[in-house]
Amino acid sequence: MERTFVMVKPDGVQRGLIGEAVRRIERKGLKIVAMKMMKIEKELAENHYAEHKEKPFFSALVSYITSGPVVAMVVEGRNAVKVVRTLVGATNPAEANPGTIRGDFGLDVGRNIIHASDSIESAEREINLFFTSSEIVEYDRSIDGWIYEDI
Ligand code: D4T
Repeated sequence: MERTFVMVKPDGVQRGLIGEAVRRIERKGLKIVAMKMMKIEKELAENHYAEHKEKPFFSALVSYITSGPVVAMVVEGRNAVKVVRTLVGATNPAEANPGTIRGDFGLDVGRNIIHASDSIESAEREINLFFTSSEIVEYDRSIDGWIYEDI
């Protein structure tokens, strides 16, 4: 099973959208295997967004992501990276399709509510940045045979 990293950003937490994000992930059939609320330190924020270091929006991005608590999660399921990116929608909420989290709740690229890893490699990197292996919980769900044909 594939794993991806998901984070409800400070605006999502302030706007009471933690439950909405979790609800959409759960009802899709995905399994949450780790979850915590935390305040991101500047160093972790810079590390997480290292690929954007040279971009003009980098410092605003770091201030935004460290401005309040976030809820970080590890989400597991078949094709989890792609499936969660689809649930989340395009980076700019103004362009995200209705029915996606960003499409339904956002307007501004600098307040896009939620993060989800964009590849299996970034998922692995981000999960390791935010979680220790002991924080990830392995468990079976008896319902999985009703979600996957071959389980
Ligand atoms: P994150 O990583 O926050 O889930 O967003 P995406 O994976 O969908 O998009 P990204 O890495 O391209 O952008 C990271 C982050 O930067 C903000 N941003 C982006 C911004 O403030 N202005 C911009 O012009 C762009 C492109 C939004 C998301």
